[in-house]
Amino acid sequence: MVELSGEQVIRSNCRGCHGGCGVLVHVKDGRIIKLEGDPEVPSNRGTMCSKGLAYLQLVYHPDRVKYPIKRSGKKGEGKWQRISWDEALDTIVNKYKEIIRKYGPEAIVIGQGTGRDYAETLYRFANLLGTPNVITAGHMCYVSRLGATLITCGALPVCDYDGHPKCVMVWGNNVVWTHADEYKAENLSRVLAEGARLIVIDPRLTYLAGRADIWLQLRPGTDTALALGIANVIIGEGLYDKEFVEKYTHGWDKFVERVQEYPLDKVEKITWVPAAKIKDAARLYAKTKPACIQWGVAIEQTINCTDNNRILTDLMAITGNLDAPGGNVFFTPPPLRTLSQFAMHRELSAEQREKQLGGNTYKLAQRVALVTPKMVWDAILTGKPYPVKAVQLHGSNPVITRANAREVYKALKQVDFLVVADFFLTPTAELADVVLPAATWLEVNYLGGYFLRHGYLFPRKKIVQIGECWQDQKIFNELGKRLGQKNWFDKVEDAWDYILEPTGLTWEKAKEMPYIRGETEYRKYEKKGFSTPTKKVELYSTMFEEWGYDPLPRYREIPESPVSKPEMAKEYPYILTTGARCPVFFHSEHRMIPWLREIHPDPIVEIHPQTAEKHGIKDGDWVFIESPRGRIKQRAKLTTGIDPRVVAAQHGWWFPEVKTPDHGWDKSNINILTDNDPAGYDVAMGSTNLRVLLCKIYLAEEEPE
Ligand SMILES: Nc1nc2c(c(=O)[nH]1)N[C@H]1C(S)=C(S)[C@@H](COP(=O)(O)OP(=O)(O)OC[C@H]3O[C@@H](n4cnc5c(=O)[nH]c(N)nc54)[C@H](O)[C@@H]3O)O[C@H]1N2
Ligand SMILES: Nc1nc2c(c(=O)[nH]1)N[C@H]1C(S)=C(S)[C@@H](COP(=O)(O)OP(=O)(O)OC[C@H]3O[C@@H](n4cnc5c(=O)[nH]c(N)nc54)[C@H](O)[C@@H]3O)O[C@H]1N2
Ligand code: SF4
Ligand SMILES: [Mo]
Repeated sequence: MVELSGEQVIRSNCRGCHGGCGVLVHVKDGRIIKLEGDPEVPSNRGTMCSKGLAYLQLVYHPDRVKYPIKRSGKKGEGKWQRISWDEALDTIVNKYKEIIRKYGPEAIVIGQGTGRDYAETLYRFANLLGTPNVITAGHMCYVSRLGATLITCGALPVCDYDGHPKCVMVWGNNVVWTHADEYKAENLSRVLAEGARLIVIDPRLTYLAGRADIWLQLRPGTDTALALGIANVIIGEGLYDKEFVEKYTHGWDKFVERVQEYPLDKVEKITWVPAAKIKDAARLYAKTKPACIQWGVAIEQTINCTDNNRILTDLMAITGNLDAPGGNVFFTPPPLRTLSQFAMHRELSAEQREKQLGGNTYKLAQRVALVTPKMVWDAILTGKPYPVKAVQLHGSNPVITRANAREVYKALKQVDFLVVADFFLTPTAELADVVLPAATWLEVNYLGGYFLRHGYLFPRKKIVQIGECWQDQKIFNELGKRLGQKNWFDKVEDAWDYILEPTGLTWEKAKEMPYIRGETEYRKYEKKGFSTPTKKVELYSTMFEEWGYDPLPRYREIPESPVSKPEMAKEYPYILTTGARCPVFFHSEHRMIPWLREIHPDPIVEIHPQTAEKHGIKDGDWVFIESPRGRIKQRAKLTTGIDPRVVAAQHGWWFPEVKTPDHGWDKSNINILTDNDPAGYDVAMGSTNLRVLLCKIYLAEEEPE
């Protein structure tokens, strides 16, 4: 912990989202009094977003869980008893030992939510425990991008803003609000100010769509068809990089044949985007050099997840923008111990790996050590293919954030033993047997950004201690030791020394640096090819061929759409897309933070004025949104920036101010409406469809009670 005295300004790095903004933390008499952006850190250059700034209110929030607690009434009854860390850890360890003896370690599922910067330690714990069952959000977010690019070109290619792209194609991403993963929007803003051209592919008129040279307002979920149409123009008009294609791609002829199955009249019909606009976008992207694709999560949350990722990678490749300055680049991190070395994936025996729930069905997910969560809920509820007896969740609120929330709720209520580590008593934590108090980024020592692909590390320092909160890595470290696992550390900082060792740095030295960056080197493929089986960009995937999937990208119609379900569409006539982010909340977080809730008090559903009028809905009215799975209430925002056939609802809503233990979890939670039926999954990744469903809307008399 930093030594505090009087007034100080301490350099650290925010992780209010996926992290990365350098922050100057102002401290007075042991208390944080102000946060401001650090101008010397290139990812944010002094800027910060509302969520980061509001951490001041989050860290000292009166409702934080500050001590380990255990359930003292029935599950979900809201009765808790404070216990010591010793009792909490011993309770968990004894339970796990019993489960392992009776059912095997696979009956314990370890989970996290979105990237929280402790994946390396979580996987190490799971691997040493011997369970192949780790759930994250990765099956439908980011890790699916890692998996698809791994088999196509060897790694995730990231926009190289420092290389001054002259054209940016923003695909299913609202980076100015989300700053997701490798990106802070400051960098995109800079290249736009330099005059870069902008193409946006989004069903909604976002800020970026509004200032784009070309905005393609597609039907939700039809991205693969659109991208194949763009490829069709690029190939048909000879706008591709012939030398790159010849030397560095595998399966060109077959790829061309597939692309020819998507002429623009067909693509226009599928996507609703006029053929002339597709042509313009294809020409602008292919002719402007260099150009990069800034891609987001929207394309991953449908049945076309892997193929969307593959076809966008193919576009980067055939235009010669892959690993080229200002294109999409494979950034090199500092020479650290890698995440997969640290996670000790090799410690998990082949026999245990084989037992991964759903593993043989979703082979790409198995390759990146992920389980699609429905397999876990099923195993809890039915005991098949084998029972799951314990779930340990860090930083995840699945009863709000996972599809088919009622099933999630039922499973987590039913599971024998649930451990949740969180800052607050969320609707998920309320179902737990033991809740562990987790530490925020202002309370931890860590190498931020370790799991991302931008080539940076952002040291993050422990500045304050709140109650008995522990950093998640410390929880795994101490549990591991008590379970008799070898390979744990005296203290977590020793783990960072171990990761840093090949760089010659230690945690003590690294923590004083605003950031650490690897060397950027372009066109590495000229020396060593791509890290795929053929050493080329696999337009035709040899891995997919081996696994029995279609080796070429293709468009699959969304299982629940007006095209695939015309009968159902008579009752549920609108396409519902869910989860487009708003700037002040991170998923289900922050509803209890006064500065943020004041900006955005209610859940919002976007509706076109013509559609609203049909149903007598006015701006600001509470409306019911209903799918065959249920109905919830959100507040209407009328906008012409959405197609009249589409409505867009927010995700992540619960009401911390509702003091019953369920905190109104099912009133406005859009995942009551989403479906986790495997028929809607991506065949290789098992990713859940969250972006395209059918719904109806109608006026609600009152707000949620
Ligand atoms: N403020 C804030 N920031 C966040 C988060 C948050 O909850 N709040 N969450 C974080 C996480 S985990 C993630 S994954 C990222 C996600 O960050 P983004 O990738 O930016 O995700 P979204 O805002 O969900 O969606 C981006 C855009 O995709 C559009 N879209 C919806 N359906 C489709 C479609 O079918 N095709 C196309 N092309 N576009 C579509 C939406 O209208 C939206 O404008 O954000 C991270 N950052
Ligand atoms: N319908 C619909 N649902 C979606 C999406 C969508 O677009 N539509 N998007 C999905 C996506 S992309 C994602 S990534 C998931 C996210 O799903 P989750 O990660 O499950 O969602 P969060 O709301 O971020 O839950 C995080 C919880 O972790 C706690 N927390 C935050 N930081 C820490 C920490 O450092 N340690 C610990 N122990 N706890 C912490 C917070 O208080 C919060 O309660 O949601 C998904 N859900
Ligand atoms: S964008 Fe993320 S890292 Fe930056 S200030 Fe906001 S929450 Fe923090
Ligand atoms: Mo995500």
